[in-house]
Amino acid sequence: MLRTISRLASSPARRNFIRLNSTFVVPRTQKAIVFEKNNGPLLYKTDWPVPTPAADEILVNVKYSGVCHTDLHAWHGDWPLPTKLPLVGGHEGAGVVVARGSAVTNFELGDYAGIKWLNGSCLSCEFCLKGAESSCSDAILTGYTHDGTFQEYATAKAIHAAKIPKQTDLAQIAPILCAGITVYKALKTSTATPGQWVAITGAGGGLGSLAIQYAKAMGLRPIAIDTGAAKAELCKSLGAEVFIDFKATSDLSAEIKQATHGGPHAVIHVAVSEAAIEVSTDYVRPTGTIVLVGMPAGAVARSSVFNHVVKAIDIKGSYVGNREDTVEALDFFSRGLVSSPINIVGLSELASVYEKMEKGEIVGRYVLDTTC
Ligand code: 8ID
Ligand code: ZN
Repeated sequence: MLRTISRLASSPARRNFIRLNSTFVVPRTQKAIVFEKNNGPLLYKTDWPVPTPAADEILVNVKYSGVCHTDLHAWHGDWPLPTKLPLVGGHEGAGVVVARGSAVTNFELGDYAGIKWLNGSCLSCEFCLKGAESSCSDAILTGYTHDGTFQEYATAKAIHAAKIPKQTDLAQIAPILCAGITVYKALKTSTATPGQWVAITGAGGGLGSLAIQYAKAMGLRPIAIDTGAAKAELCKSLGAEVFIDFKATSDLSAEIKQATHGGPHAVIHVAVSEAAIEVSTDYVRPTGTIVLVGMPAGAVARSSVFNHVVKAIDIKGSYVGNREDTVEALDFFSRGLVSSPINIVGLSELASVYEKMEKGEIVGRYVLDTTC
């Protein structure tokens, strides 16, 4: 590899590469999907500049990136939080560390690393101190306020980047970096205990398909709610005890109550649906917990105060996970307790992935190969 570098250094092609360290040759430009305005064209660039890591950052050669519904929200700009523009989206990136800033001590070159939604936080505010890093007012968000993983090379704060064991299948682990961590944290937030029922809305999508598996691995009894035969088959194959098609049933609430003998103890909402939230206040078991994860644009969570009080239910939000949740969620993956139901396509296919996502046609998760 060193010989490769010295040959490059004397070749005419040398101005196209930078030698950031003695082991890896990093090009100056790369492939990336960029949009310049919300809902604008998704431009496939082959000459996008490779970012230079700051002192506390690593530069990761992203091999695979999952496509999360949050990336679609970022492109639409439909949340009340502006994105940076132009923007490279993506926040489920798995790859190899090819350079690091001078202050980085926790990653070696050649290590596998994961880039998550929470790219950085101050680590000293009241929220960071209690492990609620995603609530930090200085939080840096990958693929939203910081260029993300729909490119071949991306930067991440080393302290927040995920450690991935060598030999890991990088395409498989990519969705764990957002979807996996998020649903694992949401299940912990629900306080449901082994043997209890947990309903998962949006169970056949990216987050939902992992939520079923984490729930099962945590000793819970998952009931999956989504629509269509393909999603039903996937949910059952991943361990859902019951699947209910919300479009085919005439009384969703009654069906869920019947299947769970009185309602699930917890509900994890990853569906991008306001209506799904309101009906769950009816079917959730008395004293149960509803956890809001999916964020449909402009949605409001409605709950009758009488019902809320008399059933003594709890409605909570859950936002990704902290560094400890990351280590734990990845450990479930490494032990083979969860796997990602993925379809791999090239980076250039992002627009068609968004089209399918918009129509609710994605079964599991799409992962982009950044090389094509
Ligand atoms: O930290 C967080 N809170 C966090 C982290 C990551 C993602 C939140 N999210 C949010 C995303 O921004 C998005 O709003 O979670 C939501 C789901 O993300 P996803 O799993 O990546 O989306 P998907 O793969 O498109 O799956 C959505 C599923 O919901 C189903 C669809 O059929 C699809 O399978 N669904 C819908 I839309 N309406 C439904 C309904 N009423 C429904 N399933 C059941 N009932
Ligand atoms: Zn995400």
